[in-house]
Formats: sequence, structure tokens, C-alpha cells
Amino acid sequence: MYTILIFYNKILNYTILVQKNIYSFHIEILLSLKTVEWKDDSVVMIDQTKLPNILEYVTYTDFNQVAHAIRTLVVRGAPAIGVSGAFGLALACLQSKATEKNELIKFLENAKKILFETRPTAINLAWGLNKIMEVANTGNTVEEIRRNVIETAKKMAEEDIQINMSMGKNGSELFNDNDTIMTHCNAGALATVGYGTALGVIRATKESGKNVKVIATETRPVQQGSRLTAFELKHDGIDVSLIPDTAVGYTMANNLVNKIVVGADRILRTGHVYNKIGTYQVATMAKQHNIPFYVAAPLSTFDMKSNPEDVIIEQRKASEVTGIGDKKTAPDDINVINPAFDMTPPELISGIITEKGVAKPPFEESIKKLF
Ligand code: RUB
Repeated sequence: MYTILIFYNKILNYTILVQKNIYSFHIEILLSLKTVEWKDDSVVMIDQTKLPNILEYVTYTDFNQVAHAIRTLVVRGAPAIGVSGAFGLALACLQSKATEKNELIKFLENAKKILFETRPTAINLAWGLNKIMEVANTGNTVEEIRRNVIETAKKMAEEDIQINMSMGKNGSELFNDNDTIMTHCNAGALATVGYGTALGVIRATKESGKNVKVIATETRPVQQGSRLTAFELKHDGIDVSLIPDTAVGYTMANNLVNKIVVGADRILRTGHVYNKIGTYQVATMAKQHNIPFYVAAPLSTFDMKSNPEDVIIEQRKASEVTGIGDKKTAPDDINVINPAFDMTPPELISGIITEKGVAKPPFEESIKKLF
């Protein structure tokens, strides 16, 4: 019996060791590679649908594959899909057999339409696609357009990290030693090319020597909070506690949180913020408990033209709500409402952190100054 126990223990320890090694191996790779990048005329991205259990990289050479990846959340988060859209058009440039500028532009316009229709709410996608089309239209020859488009898309990816670092520095001044900060969804390295927006602010606060703790909401239905935010912060050694979305009120009422920072998918010139479904509830609760509510997003997330009635809220498939992972958790044929985003009105927001500084209310004036 004793021998069997020792044997069993050895196997158990060995299994734990192997699992630990695989886990830290995954973490090392995650650190050294970016969420999305251009490599050898192809786009390489982390398949975020498989995190945190499996770290898998996918390589695409066709813009249709990139469109599919954006639609199915292989890559997600506003800045990350902006850069992915740009890389999608760079692939289209390589795929096209055009010999004349007009032919290539026609091919790119069609690719742009397919990429654009994948997700309607985050403005960064349109921003990335439009920026690339501007560059394409100014080129004279097919070769020149190809070269300029690829270089611009690569530059957009590099700039994304720099922008997030500046945003982090600006935002860190709003947070104090021993703050406990709540965040919703994932506005981290995985939502961007690297470092993150809301999580970038938290990282920069920590790097400035302040001791902060984080409360991450689970973020149903797709669980970006538990699968991605908790994964990123735990890896960085930041004290993070996971809560179900239904515990937001409880944590605020019991003084377990004293500041909030979230990302954004679109911000209007009036300060209306579109972000992951549930953000509005968090902001409303924060107002009720007098807790400052901040939004962190780059200037590419601002939509200075639209009004609230123009913004399309993406509606996603019912199966995200009727199950968790592969497990069915609701009766057959149940009606489902599954909006992916909601709108938080400006009166609930204490400040919007950008790479150009922090906009404070009244937002119509302060946002205008940022541009
Ligand atoms: C992502 C989401 C994130 C913002 C973050 O939704 O709502 O909070 O995109 O953007 P999804 P940023 O997972 O459905 O794409 O990083 O600019 O703050």
C-alpha cells in the first residue's frame, strides 16, 4: 500500500511539474510575441478563443481568413482589430494579380468591404481600413502601392504599443498607492498589439512604484475577463481577483473597490462611450457609490462624426448565451438577446485617458482639444 502511495505521489508530482513547465513555456512565448504581427508576408496572431488553456498561433495569407478571424473573435479588442484589418488589406495587396493601379484599388475596395462587415461597433476597424486605403490611393504603381501599404500596416502595429505606453503614463497619475481598481472585459495586451489600454494604465501605475490590486469581472458571455484579463494580470504578478459580473454591486457596496478603468470600442465627440456589454451597469453602480469611473482609449477609438443613433450595436449568436464553452446551460429554443456592446453616457464618466492626455467633463470641449 505504502509503495503504491509513493508511486502515485511521484506520478502526481511529475504531472504537476510537466503542466507547470508547459504553462510557463506558454507564458514565455506570449511575452516575446505580439497579439498580432506581420511576419514573412503573412499575418500571425494568437487564437484568443483558446486562451487561457491553449496558446496557439495561427498564420494567415488570405484576407478572407483575417476577416473570419475577426468575426469569430480569434482576434478581438478594438485596437487589435484595427491593426488586423490593416494587415488584411496588406495581404489583399499580395493576393491581387493586378498589373494596373485601378485594378488593384478595385480588389482592395472589395477586400475592405469584406473586412469592414465583420464587426460593426468598434470604430478602430474602419479607422485602420480607411488609413490603408488613403495610402493605397496615393501610390502611382502597383509595386509602390504594395510596398507602402505593407509598410504603413507594420508601422500602425508598432505605433499601437507606443501609444498604449503614453496612455499608461498619463493614466497612472489618476491612481494612488493601495488603490483597488475594477476593470471589465479585456482592454489589455490581447486587445491591442501589446501593453494594453485600461490594463496598460494599470501596468504603468504598478511600474511607477504604486501598489495596486485589481478586480476583474468575468464578462459573460464570452468571458474575456476571466479568460484574458485574469490571465494577463496574473502573469504580470499583479494582484487580481476574479468576480462574477453579478458581484459588481456587492464589491462596490462593501468598499472592495475604489476606482474603475475600462477600455472602449467607440467614443463620440460628446463623450458617449461604447464598450463591452455590462460597462453601463458598472458605470451606473459606480455613480451610485461615488467611485471614479475612467475610460482608457487611443485617439483612433474616437468617432467625431456620429451621433448615438448612428452607432450599430453588434448582436451576437444565441449559443454564446445558451451555453458556457461547449456545455449547454439553457433550454432548447429559448429566445435570446445578446448585444455585444452598450453605451455609457458622459455623465457617468470621470475622465477619458488617451495618449494625448486625460479629457475631463465637459467632454465636448475637452475631447475637441485632444484633436
Ligand atoms: C472588446 C471590448 C474591449 C475594448 C477595449 O470587445 O469591449 O473593452 O475593445 O478596447 P470584444 P481598448 O472582445 O467583443 O472585441 O483596448 O481600445 O480599450
